[in-house]
Amino acid sequence: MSETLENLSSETRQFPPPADLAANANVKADAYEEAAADRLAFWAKQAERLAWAKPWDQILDWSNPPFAKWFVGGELNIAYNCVDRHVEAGNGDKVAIHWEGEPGDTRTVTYSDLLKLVSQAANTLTDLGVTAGDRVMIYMPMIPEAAVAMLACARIGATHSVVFGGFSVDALATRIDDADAKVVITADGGYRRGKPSALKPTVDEAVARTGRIEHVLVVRRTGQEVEWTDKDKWWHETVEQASPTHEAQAFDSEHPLFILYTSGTTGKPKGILHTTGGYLTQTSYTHHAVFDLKADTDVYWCTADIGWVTGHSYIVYGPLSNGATQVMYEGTPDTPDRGRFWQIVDKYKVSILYTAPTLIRTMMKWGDDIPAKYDLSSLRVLGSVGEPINPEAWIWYREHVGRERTPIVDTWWQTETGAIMISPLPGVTAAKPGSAMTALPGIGADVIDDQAQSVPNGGGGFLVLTEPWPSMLRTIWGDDQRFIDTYWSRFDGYYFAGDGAKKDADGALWLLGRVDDVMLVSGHNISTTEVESALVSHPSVAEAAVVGATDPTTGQAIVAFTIPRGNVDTAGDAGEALIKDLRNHVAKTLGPIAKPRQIMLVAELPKTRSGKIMRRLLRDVAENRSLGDVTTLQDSTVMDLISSGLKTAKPED
Ligand code: 6R9
Repeated sequence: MSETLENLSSETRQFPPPADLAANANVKADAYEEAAADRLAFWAKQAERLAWAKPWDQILDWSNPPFAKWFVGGELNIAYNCVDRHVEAGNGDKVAIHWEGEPGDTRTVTYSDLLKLVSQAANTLTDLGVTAGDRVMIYMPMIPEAAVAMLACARIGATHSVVFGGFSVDALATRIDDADAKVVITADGGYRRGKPSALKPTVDEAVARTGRIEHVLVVRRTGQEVEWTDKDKWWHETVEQASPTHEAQAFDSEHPLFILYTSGTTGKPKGILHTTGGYLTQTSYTHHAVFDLKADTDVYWCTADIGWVTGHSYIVYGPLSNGATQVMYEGTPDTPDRGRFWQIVDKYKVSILYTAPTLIRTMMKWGDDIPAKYDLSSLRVLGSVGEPINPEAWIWYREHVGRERTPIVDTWWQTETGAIMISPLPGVTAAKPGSAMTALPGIGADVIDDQAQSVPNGGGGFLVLTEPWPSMLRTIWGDDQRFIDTYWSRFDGYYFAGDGAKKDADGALWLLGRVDDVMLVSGHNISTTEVESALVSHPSVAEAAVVGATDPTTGQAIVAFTIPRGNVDTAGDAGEALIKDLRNHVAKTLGPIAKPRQIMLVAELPKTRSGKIMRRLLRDVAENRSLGDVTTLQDSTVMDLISSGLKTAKPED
């Protein structure tokens, strides 16, 4: 991308917080002033939310950038902060996790139960020879033991690396090797789409391939048959028989907590390293501030998988450090039917829901009548993460899920940032649909041009973080140089996130997608997000992905892949008419420069396993190339469907 990004869309709708929420909010507008006056003192105050075994000597050591140290000299135990201290405060009987299995079986895990399980698992890992600093892989379904395994590692100072339970042998083996792990914690399988889905065979193959693993700890979840090797131990025969008491020892604030691999767009996965004190400070504070969690009354539910950073920061560490009661769900949103999410909200009276745009758009596609069947009146704050949320999807979420009452927090952050960086505060911000609004108190963010100059309001460019933050990644595991090159070399002194963004007329921030995806059409840099949002603002569209395809006259031309809403007729002439209408709709909304050359109506889009659209593959299709690397694709049949459809569709004038 050269120069800056076009700013094509404008949004005038704005939703101030409900009065009672604003009056009782955990964090009010003064937090911005307080943080601006003394950023480090502000973060030191937030660190005091935690129990430290030894106080820190220095808030931030930034003498060797980009290698940060936060709360230098301080010591704490993460598991103690997430579990023991709530039991010690008299909340042992409080529910930590309402677990809902996909087949409908349930478990209730109190903070006392959690303490017992985490202590037992810590004792078992110690018996297996795991000591502080060792790496442990976790490859599990969404069951309480996944959180227990993470907390048990943290408790003994072992560094966990969770690998999403849908990843292949190759992905798991590569990560085991890169992390040099010695133990894997897994399960026989988990339930997905109504049937048991095996995990153990993948682990067996990966373990055989790497030769590094000494022990495999296996939770029995589905009861399906498993092969057994002499490295394997059943969880119920070890952990559940172990002593339920374990003294948590404090670790240095910069002790490695976890490595989480991100595949990125190219090359070998990057092992993003997070450490202890700063990470827990920011996940705990942001969970308190952004979701306005009232630990005594709220029921919180984050629908992410534990294999993603959202599961780490906003299922395990943030909520549990705050003593929250939360729902954890094992399965898919359409099992046994498409109302499953709303049935869970209704059943547990969920008050804070945190989910992803891909799910919201899927729900839009399935139809308004589905959420309408359930009592969703318990909801009071809704959150979104993972991709830009299109303004119409935001409005749909507010109307059909929030029933026009709830604030929506669109939270921008990354595996690398560890915790939320840019988001409205639900009791303060008058949010605009589709905007992540402003950096949180204590966070420095800006949008700059290619000369590293801050763009004025109304301008677009590169999103950067201008100050070190407590939960920042510390390095790429084993590769400091790659850490410097990837994040800190493009703009001197700034962390470059890889995303494009713009500031609107009021200075609010709008995320515009990855800069790698930006389209250059007749000399204009056009973001995929703006064109996609224009398409989704048409009443017949649920979801859209656009890419720039090589074009003889304009350099690149816009090609759009569009999923119609459930009730829309697209057969024959109706489909042709809709395509024409959509092209004109985009031209009218954003200007003629953004009019797609070609629009295809499709049933599905290629997505990563965490639900992000893979535009790279669509670009291959649009340019008639054979497909690049498809290993991170969630459903490989989707690409066949799209490619065969393209052959029959003709480019428009
Ligand atoms: C937490 C998470 C990070 C990338 C990020 C950006 C996109 C995440 C977003 C968003 C627009 C939001 N992203 N949240 N884009 N608005 N609210 O998703 O981490 O999997 O590492 O992805 O996701 O492109 O750079 P991760």
